[in-house]
Amino acid sequence: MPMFQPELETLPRPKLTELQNQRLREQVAYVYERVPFYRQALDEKGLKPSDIRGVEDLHKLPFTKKKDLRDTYPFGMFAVPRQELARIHASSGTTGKPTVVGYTKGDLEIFAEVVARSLAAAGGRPGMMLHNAYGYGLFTGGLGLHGGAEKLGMVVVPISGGMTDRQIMLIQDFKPEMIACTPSYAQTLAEEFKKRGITPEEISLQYAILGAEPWTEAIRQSVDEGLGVRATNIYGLSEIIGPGVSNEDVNEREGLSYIWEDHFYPEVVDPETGDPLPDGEVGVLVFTTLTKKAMPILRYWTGDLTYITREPGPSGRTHARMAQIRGRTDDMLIVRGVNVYPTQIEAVLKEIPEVVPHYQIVLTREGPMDELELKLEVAEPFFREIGQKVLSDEVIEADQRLAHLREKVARKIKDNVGLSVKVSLINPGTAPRSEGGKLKRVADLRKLR
Ligand code: DLL
Repeated sequence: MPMFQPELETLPRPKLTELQNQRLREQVAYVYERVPFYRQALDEKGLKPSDIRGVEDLHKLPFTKKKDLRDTYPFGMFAVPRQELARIHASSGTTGKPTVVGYTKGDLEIFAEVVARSLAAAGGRPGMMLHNAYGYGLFTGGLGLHGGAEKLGMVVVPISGGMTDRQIMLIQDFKPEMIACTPSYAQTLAEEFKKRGITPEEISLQYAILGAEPWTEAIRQSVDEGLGVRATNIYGLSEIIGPGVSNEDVNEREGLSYIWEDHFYPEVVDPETGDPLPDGEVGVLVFTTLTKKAMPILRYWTGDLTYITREPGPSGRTHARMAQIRGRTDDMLIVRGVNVYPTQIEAVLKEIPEVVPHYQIVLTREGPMDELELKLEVAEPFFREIGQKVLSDEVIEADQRLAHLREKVARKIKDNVGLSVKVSLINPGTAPRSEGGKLKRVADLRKLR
């Protein structure tokens, strides 16, 4: 697959490290001069910018956390006066004020560049049409993919998220080769095509670049089959730049995404102690920007859990690769003392053809006991085989095949995750669907009591 910037994407490791060291020194000196938060953070540790000679000294610096961004809301982390900004984005927090991020013209150039690299890795080519169904607006997804696609020379359809009927119509009429959206929305679109009797072969799409929420091979399979595409993972976060921090190569699709390391330096650290972990070990992903001007950020604690490898990948790129995100530290569910991530449960579903990865996880507490209920849709073909019953617990008890399937799912989860769950099989089309953006698949009702 042609790369967008082959000379940078295949830079030999020693050269890459040299470039990172030089850029890091500049970035640290820059924020020390311009951002009171960082001047204070270094002073408190008795550090001068010159003490950070390269990436091997990074561990001396404190982390930057979401709370620091909230405490300095809205513009306290910015390194340039507001007149020098070109754009603002924000991510909606779970509580109260959003996290605000800013870009200079130069930052937007870099943003477009890393997204163009990502699109090229995902199969995009100049002249191809991109149906961009990420939300436009304060969310970085829509405008982020847009800028990168234009940079690569693609034709962008800036449809944004939602209005599914319209999306289906335009995909049929314009015949784009590529789609960008969340994996859960790709599932929604695949279902809508199916409802209209349009087969994957009849859909023009060949590639899908999916991200902004955790997903697993189970969903990849359903999107690949449902839309007739080869889907790859795009990862990113507003605080670092937006989408395009890393991307999988469409010819690899092993769940490992190339991190554009000449701009974003990755570390993986122990969630409890913050100590750096060796490659291959799962921990919290931490990023340091190396080239940003409006809002550079040192050692940002993403909360996302994964591991990285610096083994060069089959594509010939030399940049480190990160595995699919298992979840965020704050997505972790503790159920009767067992730690589980929704993705662990989702991953099991790939092995069971009678069900589809459309589900909801509901947590309740009866007295001291937590209960995790997995409401899981059965697959259409299986649903027809069992005579299209309205699924309820009574029906399942009465029907051996359903009772057997319920047990099979529960056993696989127990074997893989170590947790006993209550499985409720539900009718096709009845689990929550994405209407355009990120989908929340967990309802934790324990907190209501
Ligand atoms: O979601 C940026 C983005 C837009 C990425 C479009 C990819 C595509 P935020 O709204 O700031 O930015 O949310 C960032 O979303 O810390 C992860 O927890 C999660 N996330 C993003 N991409 C992935 C992914 C955008 N590929 C937060 N897999 C991050 C799993 C992801 N989680």
